[in-house]
Amino acid sequence: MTESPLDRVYLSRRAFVAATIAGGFALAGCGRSSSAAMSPTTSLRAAIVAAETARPHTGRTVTASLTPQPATIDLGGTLARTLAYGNAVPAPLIRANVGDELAVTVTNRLNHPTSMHWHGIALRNDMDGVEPATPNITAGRDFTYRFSSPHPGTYWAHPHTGLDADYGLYLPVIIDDPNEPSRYDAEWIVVLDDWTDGIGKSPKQLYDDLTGQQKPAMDYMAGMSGMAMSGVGKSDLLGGDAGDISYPYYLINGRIPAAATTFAAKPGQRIRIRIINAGSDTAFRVALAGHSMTVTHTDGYPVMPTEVDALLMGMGERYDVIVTAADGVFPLVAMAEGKNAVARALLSTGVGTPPDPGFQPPELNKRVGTVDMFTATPAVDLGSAQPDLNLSAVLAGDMMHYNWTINGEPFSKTKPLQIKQGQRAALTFNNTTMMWHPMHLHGHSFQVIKPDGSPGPRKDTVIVLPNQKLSVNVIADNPGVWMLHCHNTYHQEAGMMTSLNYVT
Ligand SMILES: [Cu+2]
Repeated sequence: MTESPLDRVYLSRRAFVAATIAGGFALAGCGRSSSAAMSPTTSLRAAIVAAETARPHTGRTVTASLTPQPATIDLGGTLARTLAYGNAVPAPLIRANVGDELAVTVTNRLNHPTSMHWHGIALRNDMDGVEPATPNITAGRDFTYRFSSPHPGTYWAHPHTGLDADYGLYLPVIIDDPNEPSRYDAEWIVVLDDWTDGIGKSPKQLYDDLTGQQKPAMDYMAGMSGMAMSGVGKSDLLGGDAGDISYPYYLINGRIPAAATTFAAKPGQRIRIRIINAGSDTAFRVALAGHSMTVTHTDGYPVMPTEVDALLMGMGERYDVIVTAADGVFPLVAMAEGKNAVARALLSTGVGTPPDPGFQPPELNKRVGTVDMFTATPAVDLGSAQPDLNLSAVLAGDMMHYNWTINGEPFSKTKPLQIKQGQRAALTFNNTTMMWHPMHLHGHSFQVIKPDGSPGPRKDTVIVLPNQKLSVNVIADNPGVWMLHCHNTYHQEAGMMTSLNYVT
């Protein structure tokens, strides 16, 4: 029988740690002398198969191909040499119905291993696109991810390898419920990003600067250009430092503000806007000039409709809103929180001239939607039963040393959280740092508990403010090894990641 990476990983936690330290699958030669040690492996693999069998299946397959490769991208009159899928940023939408099989072949034309993580989808563990559950795709090789999604929603996909997520390697993924009553006339997919590669420093250079490996050069460059570490301010909404990196550009659907994309609709139409923050170090505050927005979904899950004028979105988060289009030309503005810059796109329903590219509509400073304002609909509420497991993730670290950790250890030394299938866990994030962190759990969604103890929205990524605790309820219904991490690409790479491991 061929040994999969999962076989090796489930042998023991020590093996897991060794695997993560080795950054891969260097365990083939490890002893596995105890047959007793194999039984959890076998049962967990069986549980993963059983969970897949229990998912809805339509019998239809949706195929797609993605080729990560070096590419020159037009950001709107400005060219950037970077890494992208084909030559488009974002890569084209992948869309399927609940229960369809997605068969996505990724052909790696990069010079390093990569992967594809299906952010937010409660898919089978061995297709999650993260080691150790799914091997990375080595340079020159291809791999076909095959999975189905049990839940409709707005998702996205990106690599889970090194700093790949801060290049042009991302795309929206939408799973439709064919039975969902259509309460909108048009749909607009809006993908936000913070952009440096090929314009400013590369993500690798930024990471080296942040971790101090080239500090003299950083200071020199910062002195020369006034960029780099400087230029990121505070954010009241984020409770302090807004981020670590001032990017040269902020993009919507791959375009700079001066060359914004335009979405055409008719006055009076109800437009569903699916907004995805694909950035690496930027929270955006999003507003559509001249409109209020009714929030309908958080990270793909329905919430009680709630009207706002703007929305705060951390990296990895998705919000669906409905707007009723007015007559004219209106900028959809995503202000980079604490960074004094915007991304934008345009809604056009009639004649008009858009304001200048830096325009910030007054809606940005009216009712700003934050996570504690939303409540899951009864259909997706996880209920109020007492948890039978308490899990804790203490977030620590500081900007000075850039040593971000969970429960005292970087990912290379992490002690995974453990859960048993069927358990209901209360997971508490305890942020002891001076910065906010968008915390993301793979393979599951959780229900946020509001500060007053009442149930909040279903999400898979949630902003945890500095010096705050935030609890979520999660039901263990998807066996496997699942990453739990900060969705700041640089915090994650520096160690702010652990995993939630199913045990028997
Ligand atoms: Cu973080």
